[in-house]
Amino acid sequence: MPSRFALDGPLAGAGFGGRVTLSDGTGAEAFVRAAEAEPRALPQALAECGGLLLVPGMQAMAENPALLLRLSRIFGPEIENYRENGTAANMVHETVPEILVVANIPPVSRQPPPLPDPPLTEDGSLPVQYPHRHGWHTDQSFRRPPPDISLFLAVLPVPQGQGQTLFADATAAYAALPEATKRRIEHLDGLHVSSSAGRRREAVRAGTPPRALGPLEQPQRQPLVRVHPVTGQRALYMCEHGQMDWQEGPIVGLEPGPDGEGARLLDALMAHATQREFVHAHEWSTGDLVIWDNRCTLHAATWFDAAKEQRVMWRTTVSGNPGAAYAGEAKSWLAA
Ligand SMILES: O=C(O)CCC(=O)C(=O)O
Ligand SMILES: [Fe+2]
Repeated sequence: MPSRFALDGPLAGAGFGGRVTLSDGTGAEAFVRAAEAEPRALPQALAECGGLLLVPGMQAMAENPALLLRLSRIFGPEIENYRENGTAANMVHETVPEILVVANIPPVSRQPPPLPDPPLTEDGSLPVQYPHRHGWHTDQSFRRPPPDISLFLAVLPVPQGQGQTLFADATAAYAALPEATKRRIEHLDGLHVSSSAGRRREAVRAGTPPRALGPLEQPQRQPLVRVHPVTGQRALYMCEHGQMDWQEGPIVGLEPGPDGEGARLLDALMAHATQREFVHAHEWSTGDLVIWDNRCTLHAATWFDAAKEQRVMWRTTVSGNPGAAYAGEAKSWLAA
């Protein structure tokens, strides 16, 4: 049966990602119905495109969040409930606890990251590469098992030219590593922790005494090289300043701390993975839904003028297929 979805790729600037549209309909309701009628089509498109899909024209989801949840369910069996995972209550959608609200207006009031320094690269383009660009991460890597896929809806984006979201192809980045590096990192684990744990790189460097962490917020080991359960491909899996444990990590078994051997390896891998050739910078339009696979992509938020602009984005996260490395594990963030 021919698919009713059309897929174009790659997305601008990078060698991965695809744009999906419905050939015989418009709007979120028609799109979600078609996705439910052909439930393998979109997950397959996501896998084929390296873990990044853009679905434009989904603005009706903002009026009818159930549509976002229905589409999320196509990508996996479990949709995270943000009321049950320790997320600050002001970031959770008032009536739909599966939606995390990323916004600079109350009650969320989350500020964007600072402008990179300098604000543009030498050739006048948007900085994407670490360490010129900071904030690269994969969602909730501080939990085991971590979530598979995130869906991010532009309810109220800021004007183009600011507030982009950057995506890096961690599969292509892994494949481009020298063989000796691949061998060196094959069995290493990163040590991940929530940015609220007080183990950020700057905090540790400043000598701030670490706070005691409760049993449900302990740092979690994650393979530095993840084998994707659907495609079988290897991808780099890591975060930088905010989501690694810079006290005892960032890499298990290597000299710890913000300037140790583990830090040097992570810096080198992060700079490698975020080279411009691996990165797509998404300029948001209202109703864009971007779906990314946290198992094989990295992403970063960028600066926008929060004094002038309001930005409201909704995110859901889907889990249930983290791969063999997590087989049978209980959730690290829930009491047994
Ligand atoms: O605000 C953005 O552009 C990205 C936010 C983000 O990283 C997320 O919601 O997972
Ligand atoms: Fe994120």
